Amino acid sequence: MDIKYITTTCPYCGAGCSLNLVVKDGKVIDTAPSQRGPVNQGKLCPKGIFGFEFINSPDRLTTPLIKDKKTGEQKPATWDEALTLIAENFAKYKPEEFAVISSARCCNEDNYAMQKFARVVLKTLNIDHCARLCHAPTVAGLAKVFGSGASTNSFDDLAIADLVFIIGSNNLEAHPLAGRRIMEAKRRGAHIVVCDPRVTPTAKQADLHIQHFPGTDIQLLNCFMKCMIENDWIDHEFVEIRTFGYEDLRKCVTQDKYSFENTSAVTGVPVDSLKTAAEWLHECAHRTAFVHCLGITQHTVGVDNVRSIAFLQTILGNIGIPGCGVNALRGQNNVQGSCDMGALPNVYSGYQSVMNPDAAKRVAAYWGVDSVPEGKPGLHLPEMLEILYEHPDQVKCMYLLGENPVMSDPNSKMVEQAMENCEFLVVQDIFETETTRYADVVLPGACFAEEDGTQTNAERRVQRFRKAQNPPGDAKQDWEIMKMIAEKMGFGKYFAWEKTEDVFNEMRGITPQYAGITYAKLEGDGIQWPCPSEEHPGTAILHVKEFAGMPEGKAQLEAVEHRPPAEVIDAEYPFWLTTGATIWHWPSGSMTRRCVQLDRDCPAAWLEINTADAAKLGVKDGEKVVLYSRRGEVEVGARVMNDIKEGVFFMPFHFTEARANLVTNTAYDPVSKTPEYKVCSVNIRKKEA
Ligand SMILES: Nc1nc2c(c(=O)[nH]1)N[C@H]1C(S)=C(S)[C@@H](COP(=O)(O)OP(=O)(O)OC[C@H]3O[C@@H](n4cnc5c(=O)[nH]c(N)nc54)[C@H](O)[C@@H]3O)O[C@H]1N2
Ligand SMILES: Nc1nc2c(c(=O)[nH]1)N[C@H]1C(S)=C(S)[C@@H](COP(=O)(O)OP(=O)(O)OC[C@H]3O[C@@H](n4cnc5c(=O)[nH]c(N)nc54)[C@H](O)[C@@H]3O)O[C@H]1N2
Ligand code: SF4
Ligand SMILES: [Mo]
Repeated sequence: MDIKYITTTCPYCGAGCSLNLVVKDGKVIDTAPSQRGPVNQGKLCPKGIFGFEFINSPDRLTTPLIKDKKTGEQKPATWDEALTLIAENFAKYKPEEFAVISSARCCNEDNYAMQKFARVVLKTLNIDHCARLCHAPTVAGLAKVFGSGASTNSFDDLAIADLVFIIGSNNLEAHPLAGRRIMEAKRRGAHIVVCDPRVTPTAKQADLHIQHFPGTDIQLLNCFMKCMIENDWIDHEFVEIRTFGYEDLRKCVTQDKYSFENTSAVTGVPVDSLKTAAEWLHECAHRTAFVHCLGITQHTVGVDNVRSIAFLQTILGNIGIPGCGVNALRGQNNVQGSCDMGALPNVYSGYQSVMNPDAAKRVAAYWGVDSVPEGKPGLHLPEMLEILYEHPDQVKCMYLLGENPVMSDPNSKMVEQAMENCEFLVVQDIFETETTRYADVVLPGACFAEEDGTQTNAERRVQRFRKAQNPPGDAKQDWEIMKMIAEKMGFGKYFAWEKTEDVFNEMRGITPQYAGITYAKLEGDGIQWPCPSEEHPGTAILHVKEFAGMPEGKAQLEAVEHRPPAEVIDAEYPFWLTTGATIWHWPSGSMTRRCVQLDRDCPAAWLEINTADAAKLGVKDGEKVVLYSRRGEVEVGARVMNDIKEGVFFMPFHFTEARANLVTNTAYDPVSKTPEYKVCSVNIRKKEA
C-alpha cells in the first residue's frame, strides 16, 4: 500500500502544532502525530486529530461561480470568464471605493500577495483581516507600551513559570496544546490563577479562580498594582532604568476606588481571593507569566486592558526574562503572520507605518512601482461594513479572502445588508458560506493541505505548510489566484512568482523581522522572529536588554482608568451576554461542522444560564428560549448550570442555525476598532408554544 506521511502544521489555532497528514492514493485520509514539534511534542487536540475531514468534503468549491444578474443564481464558470469579469469591474473603481479583506486562515505568502495586490493593483490602503475582531488590541496595546505588538515570550516559558496568571483565556479549549504547557507548570507545583466569568475547563484547573463580571478587568489589574505599590513589592530598578511614566501610573492606581473592598464590589469577587492573587504575584515575582486572550481584547476598552497587563508585568520586572512576559494566545493559525505581512490598514509588511514617507518610498522602490498608497491609514474591517451599510456610495467593491463576516462579525442583520449593498463582491473561499451567497464572483481556493507555505504561531514561530494532495477540481492556491487577476489587469510583472517559496523570498527582503528566515532553515523546528540575518538563530524572548521600538529603549507606563462596557444592563435587558468558542468547533463552522467526528459530539448551539437565574426565570435545562438584544433575536436551547456567574449568559458563536452574532453589539474600541463581543446586555423569553 502506498501511504505517505507529510509533516505540516495544524491549520486551526495559533498554538501551531506539528502533525503528519496521512496520504493514500493522492488523498489525505488521516492525521498522525509528529514527534518533532517543539510546541506539541507529538500530542494533538480533537481539531488536530479529526479536523482534517473537511479537506475532501464533497462540498469543496471546485470551479469559480458567477452570479446570474437576472436570477441571482451562482453558476459554475471558467477561470477565464471569472477573471475577465473581475478585471473589468476592478478597473471601474477608485482606490477609496475598495475594501479588501485578507485571511488569517491563509499562509504568509497568500497574505503578502494580498496586501501587495491591494496596494499595487487597487492602489488602496483599505485592507484588513480578522485580527481586527480578535487581537488587534494586543498589537496596538503592546506596541504602545513595549514598541512591539507581539507576545514577549515563548510557550517554553509557560512551562517553567512559578505563577501562570491566565486572564480572559480558555486555553484548554481554545489553545489546548499551549494549555498543556501550562499544565506542565502546574505539575511542577506552580500556582495557576484564572480570571474568567465562567467556570471553564481551564478555570477548573486553577488553584485560584477569580470569577469577575465581564468588562471589569482594568479594575482588577489596577487593584493588584495598587497593592504592589503600597506594599513596596515593585521592581524599583527595572522601573527606574527601563520605563517612563511611572508617576502617572502610580497616582492613578493608588486611588481609593481601586481598593480591595471597592474592587470586590465592582467585580463581584471576594476580597480574600483578590488578596491571595496579589500575594502570589509578589511571591512569584520574576517568575510570573501572564496569558491573555479574547476575554481581555474583545471589549471597548480592549487596548487599555492589554496595556494594564503590560504595566503590571513591567512594574514587577517580569519582562525580558524567562518564565515571564505578556503572552497573548493569538487565535487563528496565522493571525500573527497576517499582521506581520502587513494585511492591515496602517502598516506595510514588518509593521512599517504607512504614515512614514520613508517606509512608503522603500516599499515602492522594492516593488518597482512609482509610489504606494501612504499617509492616512485605510479603513478597518468594522468601518468597511459600517460604510457599506450606511453609505454604499462610498465603498462599492469588496475582495474578500477566507473570511465569513456574515457569521463572524457582530450584528449579523447589519452585515447581511452591508453585503447586499456591495456593488461588486468577490469572495475567495474553500466552501460556499453564509457570505459567498452575496458574491458576484466566488473563487475556489486551495486549503492548507494542498499548498506549500509558512505560517507564524502565537510565539512568533514561523513554520511550514507542506503540500500533501492536489486541490479539488480547478481550485488554486490563493496567491496564484491574485497573480492571475493581476495579470488580467496588466500588473503581471509585479507578481511574477513561480512557486510559493519565491513569494517568501520576496517578502523577507522587505520585512526586517523575517530577513534571515529561509525555507531551508525552516526544515527543523521553525524559527521565531525577529531573525535579522541568515546566521541568526531567531528570538525566543523579546525586550531582554531594551524596548528597541521605543524612545530611549524604555517602556511607556501611563494612567488607565476602569470604564464600563458600551452597553450595560437595565430593566429591559437585565443580563450580561458573553460569547466565545468551544473546543469542538472553529469560528464560523465552515470547516469543523463538516468534520463528522467533531459535529457529532457537538451538533448544536446552547445558552449557559446560572441555576439561580434559571429558577427565577422558570427556565428548565434543555428548554428552547429566545435570546434577544437591541439588535435581534435567536432561538437556542438553555443549559442550566452552576459553571457561569449569576446574571451572566454565555453562547458559542459557531452555529449557523443559532447565530450568536444576531444579538451582539457592534460597539468597538476607539483605537483598535475591535468589537465588544465579550459583553452586551440581553434578555430571554420562553418560546411560544
Ligand atoms: N476550538 C476552538 N479553538 C479556537 C477557536 C475556536 O473557534 N474554536 N478560535 C480561535 C480564535 S480565532 C481565537 S481568537 C481564540 C480565542 O480563544 P479564547 O479567548 O481563549 O476563547 P473565548 O471563548 O473567545 O474567550 C475566552 C474566555 O474569556 C472569558 N471572558 C468573557 N468576558 C470576559 C471578561 O470581561 N474578562 C475576562 N477576563 N474574561 C472574559 C470567557 O468566559 C472565555 O472563557 O481561540 C482560537 N482557538
Ligand atoms: N460572537 C462572537 N463572534 C466572534 C468571536 C467571538 O468571540 N464571539 N470571535 C471573533 C474572532 S476571534 C475571529 S478570529 C473571527 C473569525 O471569523 P472568520 O475568519 O470569519 O472565521 P472562520 O470560520 O475561521 O472563517 C474563515 C473562512 O475562511 C475559509 N478558509 C479556510 N481556509 C481557507 C484557505 O486556505 N483559503 C481560503 N480562500 N479560504 C479558506 C473558511 O471556509 C471560512 O469561510 O470571528 C469573530 N467572531
Ligand atoms: S492546539 Fe491548536 S494547533 Fe494544536 S492541534 Fe489543537 S487546534 Fe491544532
Ligand atoms: Mo480570533
